[in-house]
Amino acid sequence: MTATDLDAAAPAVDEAGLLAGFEATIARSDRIEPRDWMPDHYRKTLIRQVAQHAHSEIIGMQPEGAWITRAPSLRRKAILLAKVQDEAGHGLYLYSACETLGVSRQELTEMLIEVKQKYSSIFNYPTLSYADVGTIGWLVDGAAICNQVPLCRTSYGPYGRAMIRVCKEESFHQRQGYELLSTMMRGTDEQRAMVQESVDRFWWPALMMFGPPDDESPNTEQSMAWGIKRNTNDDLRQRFVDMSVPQAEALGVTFPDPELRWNAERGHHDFGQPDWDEFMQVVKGNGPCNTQRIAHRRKAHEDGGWVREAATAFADKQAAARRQEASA
Ligand code: FAQ
Repeated sequence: MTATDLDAAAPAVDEAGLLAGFEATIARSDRIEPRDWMPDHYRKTLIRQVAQHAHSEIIGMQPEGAWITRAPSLRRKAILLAKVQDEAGHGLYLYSACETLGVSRQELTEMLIEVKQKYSSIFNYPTLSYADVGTIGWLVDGAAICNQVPLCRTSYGPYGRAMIRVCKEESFHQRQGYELLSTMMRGTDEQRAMVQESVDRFWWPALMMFGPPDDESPNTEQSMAWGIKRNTNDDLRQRFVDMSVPQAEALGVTFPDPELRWNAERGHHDFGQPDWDEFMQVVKGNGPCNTQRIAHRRKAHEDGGWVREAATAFADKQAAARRQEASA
C-alpha cells in the first residue's frame, strides 16, 4: 500500500462539522476545552492574550518588588512579599493554561525575553516612592480586576478557571493598596502629598491598561465574537473610572483629569483621553523602563538555568528508577 493509498483510506476530516460544533459551543456560552477542536485563529488569539497576561504578572513583580528591601515596617514588608509572591503564582496558573494550547513554558519565556510577545504597558513605569506600592494595589490591581472578572466567563476553560483564583487574590491586593494609601492619608502633609503625586503619575497609565480605544482595537471584534473577551476595552475603562471616582473621594485624592465629571444623562462619568501616542511608544518598547524590565527578566532566567538543569536531571533519575522497578 502506498502513502497515497493510506491517505485515501483515512476517514476524511469533517472540517465544516467541527467548525459547526465549535460555534454551537460558543453560542451556548459553554467552554471550549483543550482536547476540543478549535479553529487555528482562535488558538493563536488565546495564546497571544494568555501569554501576554502571564508575562504581565511576572514582569509586574518588578516595580513593587523593588521596594521589598525598603519597606517602612516589618508588617509592610510581609504584606508586600506575599503580594509579589501571589503575582508569581498568577503567572504560573496562566503559563499552565497557555501550555494546554500546545505551546511550552520554555517557548513562552523565550518569546518574552526576546521581546516577541508583549506584556502590559503599565509595568514599564517606575515606582518612585513607597506610595506607589499602594497606588499599584489600588489602581493597577483595581484595573486588573475590572478587566479580569469578566474573563472568569471567557470561552476557553483553563483560562477562565485560572482567572477565578487570580481575581480572588487581586481583590485582596486592591484592598491592601487602598488600606496603605488611607493610612498615609491619615498621616502627615508630606505623606498626603506623596500619595497625590503617586496617583497623578499612575492615573493615565492605569487607563491605558484596558488597551486602545475600541475603534483602534484590531482584536476586540473577533475576540468578542468568540467569547474570549466579554467586554470591549472602552466599556471596561468606563467601568473602572466609575468605580474609582468615589474611592478617590473617600481617600481624599483627585485624578489629574480636568474633563472628569459626572454625566447624569449617561449615568456615567465623562473623562479625558490618555495620551495614546505615549501608549504606542511604551507598547513598542520605548517606555521609561522597558529595557530594564526585560534585562532583569533575562538575567533571572539565565541565573536560574542551573535550577532547571538540576530539576530535569532529578526527574530523569526518578523516571529511570520507576522504569527499572516496573521491569524488575
Ligand atoms: N499593554 O486589539 P487590542 C495585572 C496590545 S495583569 C501592552 O485591544 P486585545 C496584574 C495588544 O496585545 C495586566 N499591550 O488587543 C498585576 C495588541 O497587540 P498584538 C495584564 C497592549 O488583546 C497587578 C494591540 O495592543 N492584563 O495587571 C495593551 O483584544 C499588579 C491591540 O490591542 C491582561 O493581560 C497594554 N495595556 O485587548 C500584576 C488581561 N493593550 O498582540 C502585578 C488580559 C493592548 O495584536 C501587579 N488581556 N495591547 O500585537 C486582555 O484583556 C486584552 O488582551 C487587552 C487587550 C484588553 C489587554
